[in-house]
Amino acid sequence: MKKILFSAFLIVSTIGYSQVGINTTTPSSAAVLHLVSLNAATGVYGGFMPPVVNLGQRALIPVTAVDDGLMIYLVDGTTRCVQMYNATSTNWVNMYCMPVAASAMYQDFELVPNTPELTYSASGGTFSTGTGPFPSGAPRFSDGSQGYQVSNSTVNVDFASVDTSTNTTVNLSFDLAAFSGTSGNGMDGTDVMTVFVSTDGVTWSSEVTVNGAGNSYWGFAGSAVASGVYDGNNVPTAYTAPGGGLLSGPNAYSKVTLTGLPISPTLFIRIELKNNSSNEIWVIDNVVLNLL
Ligand SMILES: [Ca+2]
Ligand SMILES: [Ca+2]
Ligand SMILES: [Ca+2]
Ligand SMILES: [Ca+2]
Repeated sequence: MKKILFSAFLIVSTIGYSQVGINTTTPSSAAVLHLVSLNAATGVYGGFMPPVVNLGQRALIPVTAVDDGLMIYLVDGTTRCVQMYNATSTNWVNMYCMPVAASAMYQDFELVPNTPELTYSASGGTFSTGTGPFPSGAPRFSDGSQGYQVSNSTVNVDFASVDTSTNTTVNLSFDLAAFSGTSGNGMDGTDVMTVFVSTDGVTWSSEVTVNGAGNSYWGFAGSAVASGVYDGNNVPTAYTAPGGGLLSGPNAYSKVTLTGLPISPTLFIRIELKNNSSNEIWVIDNVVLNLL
């Protein structure tokens, strides 16, 4: 009763022109409905709450051609969207949807993998364990006790397709190291790690590359990040390790990231590891696909 009286008190009418002000007795002359956040009587601030409906309730709104622009807030399952009615196409369109709860998929190459697992198949390569030889003492994994290594060959690590159609943001990250069998070997310009992306498993786009230079080698402790933003144009964001020998700190690309991956029912990711000497050993570990 109090609210009804209060609202009625604040309806301001002039001849031939009627406006409604909430928490104001002087609504803008440009507004037919003017909401002010602060209730001066209580000192409490408030917001504007659009009508909240689920899908079933939305279907019961008797929209017609004159309701173009009608607004609701749809809450159904994990969907939370401000929507507006489009009378031309006779459907509700999203103005903004809240991100769905973050989730992630993992591939850590452990005997008991972290879950949910981003499963993979590889055309070669093996699990990596232990340390070195070069960098001396450096673990050949970045988490757990195993990574995945490729030496003297070109190997595709192909991850199973992921349905990202309900996500708004999809990002990939993993750890990278380049081991050497001798102090004088390591990755050269033709030894390259490439992240490929596809939405059909047929046409692939090269997105990020890291290659060595002059027999460079490094472990997982480097601080340099080879980062790319997906654009699908098959021209990678390319990183070349500084000149040869042992690399560390900001000279060592021990992390690879690719952000803005496609929203698709079938997202395919491939990490290609290429080198051409038994003393050159690419190692990857801790692959994480973030689904936001
Ligand atoms: Ca691992
Ligand atoms: Ca080499
Ligand atoms: Ca590109
Ligand atoms: Ca080589």
